[in-house]
Amino acid sequence: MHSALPSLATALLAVLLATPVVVTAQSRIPSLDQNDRRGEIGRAAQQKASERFDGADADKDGRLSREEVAGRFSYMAEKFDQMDKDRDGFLNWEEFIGHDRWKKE
Ligand SMILES: [Ca+2]
Ligand SMILES: [Ca+2]
Repeated sequence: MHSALPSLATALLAVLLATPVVVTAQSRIPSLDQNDRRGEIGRAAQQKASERFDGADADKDGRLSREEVAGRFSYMAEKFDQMDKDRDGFLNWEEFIGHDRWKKE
């Protein structure tokens, strides 16, 4: 019986990873140094986002140009201006994930 239900963490992780990276409710973002399940989920999501960011950063300058975003995340290209908070024409890590609670590794 113990294996009949998927674990809550697995279910939550699936939801988190399926959600676009733009998260508006800051309070729902788990802190990465939490030792509980939320922390685990947060760390997994941070790592996933980090891989996506690095994968899209074709010239490895640590920020995503409009072209880099368009080439990798077409759904994000139309939101580029909204996401580019400081309007410098690039998405840095914080702009990419939509908050500043997770440091880039
Ligand atoms: Ca770049
Ligand atoms: Ca920017």
